Amino acid sequence: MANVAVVGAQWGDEGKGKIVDWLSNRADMVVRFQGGHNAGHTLVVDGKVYKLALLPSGVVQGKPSIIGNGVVVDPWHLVGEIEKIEAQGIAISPDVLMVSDNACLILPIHPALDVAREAAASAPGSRIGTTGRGIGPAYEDKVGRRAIRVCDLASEEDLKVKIDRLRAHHDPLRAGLGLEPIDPEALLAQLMDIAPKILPYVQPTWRVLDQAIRAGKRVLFEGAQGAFLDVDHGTYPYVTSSNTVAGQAAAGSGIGPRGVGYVLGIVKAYTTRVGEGPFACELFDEVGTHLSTVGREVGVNTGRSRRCGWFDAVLVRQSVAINGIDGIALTKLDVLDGLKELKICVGYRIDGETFDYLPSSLRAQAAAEPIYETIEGWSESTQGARSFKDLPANAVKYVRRVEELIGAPVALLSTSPERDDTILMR
Ligand code: 2SA
Ligand code: MG
Repeated sequence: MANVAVVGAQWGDEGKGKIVDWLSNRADMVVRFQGGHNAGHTLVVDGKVYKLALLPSGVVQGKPSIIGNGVVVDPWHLVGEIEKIEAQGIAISPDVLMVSDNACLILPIHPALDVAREAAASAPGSRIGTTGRGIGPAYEDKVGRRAIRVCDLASEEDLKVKIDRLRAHHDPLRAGLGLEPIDPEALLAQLMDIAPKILPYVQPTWRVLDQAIRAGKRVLFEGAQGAFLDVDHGTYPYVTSSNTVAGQAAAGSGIGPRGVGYVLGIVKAYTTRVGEGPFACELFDEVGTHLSTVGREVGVNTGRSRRCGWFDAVLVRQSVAINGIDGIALTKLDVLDGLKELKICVGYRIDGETFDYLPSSLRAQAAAEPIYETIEGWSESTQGARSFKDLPANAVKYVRRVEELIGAPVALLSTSPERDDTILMR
């Protein structure tokens, strides 16, 4: 197996955690390259449930795991998550976990700003429905060249200078939202307090990766969120603030593009999204309720209900292109068990015109009406199937039609949250 990048091909929550866990068995190293603790990956190993947000999934199996430079790191959250996972009996040492020295930090001012902005968003369409974790404001500071980075935790002097720079930018913003100005002494004290708990894990991780790849180690790049939450390619502005596509696996971890290897897109057999924004195939009927309840469509970390709808092949075909997807892992097929007929979106009608892709303009995205193709459902259970032969004929037809429409093969089929209920297709 070459290196593999695992990315969400829809709006996140495709079931990446399980697939990453399945693959990390076969990898030597696992790397997160974007996002932060807005991700939520549930791993079920031997019936035991682990919920990760920031930690790469490799830690559960003791695989060397890297939080890459493209990630925004909330150090208090990180320490809390390490403690939580250790309490479940998993040891996390600096041999297992490495944090990039040039990753940017999420500070307490970031979630405060995130939440205050969402609360103040009163104009129609101005709320994004963020996770409230401070992801957007932290990336703003990164791109604005004023972020505090992981390496700065080693120097009180550097922290002081950087906090002053942050005040100049943030205090006016905070005042506008009714928040108190930053208390520089308190922030410095908080950072000095957390620093010794983070620094043991800190490394120039690009170098660790370079050496590992040169030594022929197999690296698994673990994406978070999904292609249509990508800040460039997604349903902007209803997106997250990082690039979530496979190309970011290289930039967000400090390797060249050829090092990424095989791109595996994780695709749910229907569509869900959390938060605001256009969603052409969203269902408000009993099928929507079926998908939401049978699929247990509730956010891992924030507990938010997900919006549900039919499979959108147009969206996934676009995802295959922008990610360079070599094959997909199709998840949650069993949630469709028992539905009489299934619909797949094969195009959009927008203002009387037909589209075979999702145009960039929000106006067009919001106006898009799905053009559906209907496929016969199946009444048998596919849950826990461990061989393609075990699937009902109509389920096989559905899978084959999905492949045809999206222009990528199904490489893995996941039939339950359990690690072993995974069918390797080729
Ligand atoms: P943010 O907080 O700035 O990244 O939010 C911006 C948009 O990105 C969406 N977003 C997500 N959508 C689905 N799942 C996410 N992660 C967790 C999970 C969420 C959870 O995987 O389960 O536990 O609820 C995630 N992270 C960001 C968000 O809904 C906004 O639309
Ligand atoms: Mg998730």
